[in-house]
Amino acid sequence: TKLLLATGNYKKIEEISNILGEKFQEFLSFADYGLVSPSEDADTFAGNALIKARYGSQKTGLPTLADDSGLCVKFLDGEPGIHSARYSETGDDISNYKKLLENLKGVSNEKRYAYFHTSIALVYPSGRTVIAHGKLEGYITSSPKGNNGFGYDPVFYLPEFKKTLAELDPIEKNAISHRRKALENLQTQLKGE
Ligand code: ITT
Repeated sequence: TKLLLATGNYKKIEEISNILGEKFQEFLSFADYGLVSPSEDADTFAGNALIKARYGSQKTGLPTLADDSGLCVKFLDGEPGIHSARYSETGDDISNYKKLLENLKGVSNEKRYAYFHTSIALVYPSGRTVIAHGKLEGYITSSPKGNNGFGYDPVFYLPEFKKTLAELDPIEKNAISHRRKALENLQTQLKGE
């Protein structure tokens, strides 16, 4: 069976095909169909994933998987949340995490709890929909550390590793990531079908 992925991110496609390779054999991207993601204007991660997955499925007649992720910081009432990609004015990774560190200036370590969240939507041409979620908990550091990964990884500290996500190697990160957990949650829901 073919599965359309609502992302152009090569790393994501690789991770997804590794986990869902039993259920689906051929993985296609929006770019393969000349599709551009619609604007994500829902107010939840799952809502945004659904917008993208429904769009792909309607355009191609293929089952379509979309994910939406972000970083939720407790002290900031869950911000940047669904706005993670465009938190700062320019929206580049470094400005985004700098703004976050600025907004947490003077906040003590134990109050810097945060988690990454991913929601995945899988929409079949019939309209059947499966939603899955994953979460990775940690703390926001007071300065960036590490060069791997992307986004907020340099400021996201994992107490059990005593490292930031950007200090983990990509294989280690992918084994514990919010995206991985959401994919496994999806895989569990699809099992036995
Ligand atoms: P696509 O929509 O093309 O898939 P994206 O980068 O916009 O890519 P996400 O929805 O996965 O996709 O992520 C939104 C933002 O959340 C992203 O720009 C990062 O700032 C942050 N983010 C998500 N996952 C992250 C991770 O594993 N590490 C660090 N930051 C992450």
